[in-house]
Amino acid sequence: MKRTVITYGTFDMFHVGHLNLLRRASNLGDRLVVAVSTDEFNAGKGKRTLIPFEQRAEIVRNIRYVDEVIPEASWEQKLDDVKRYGVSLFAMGEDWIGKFDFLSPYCEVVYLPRTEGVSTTELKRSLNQFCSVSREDILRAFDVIEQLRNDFS
Ligand code: C2G
Repeated sequence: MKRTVITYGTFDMFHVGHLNLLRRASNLGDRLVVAVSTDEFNAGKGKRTLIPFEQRAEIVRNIRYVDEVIPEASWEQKLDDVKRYGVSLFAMGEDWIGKFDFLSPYCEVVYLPRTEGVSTTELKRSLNQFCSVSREDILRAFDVIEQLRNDFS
């Protein structure tokens, strides 16, 4: 019988940490189901994503390690999902360690190592810095304006 693995995530601004997690999870079985959190579910968690659900799901759906993508619409759906998809193993990054042990009577629960040095939060911060105008640029612009004013006065 095919051994089905399931994992859950937001996968906003997909990065190599997500890819490593999906590869590691897929190596634990024959089939990987990934539940991608909906925008509504994230809003309920007070979490805003940059990339809307449909696009996040489409990217995850096209990762070679992924066999099926389902929506994650609530915290409570995990046990139903385990039963509905005949899951043998539930895998999550170790930042969730212990949080899903309640599933262990129904399937194996494994917490996988995270990829250090990359996170969606960090990517957003870097993007913000990249796009923001530096103080030096603003001062330089004022100098140019002042110079132009002098030239044309
Ligand atoms: N992850 C990782 N390494 C990173 C970043 C994330 O291994 N550098 C893992 C997380 O541990 C998680 C998965 O990638 O298992 C998806 O991460 P997120 O998109 O941040 O998902 P999260 O917000 O943790 O949502 O019901 C559970 C939630 O849906 C989990």
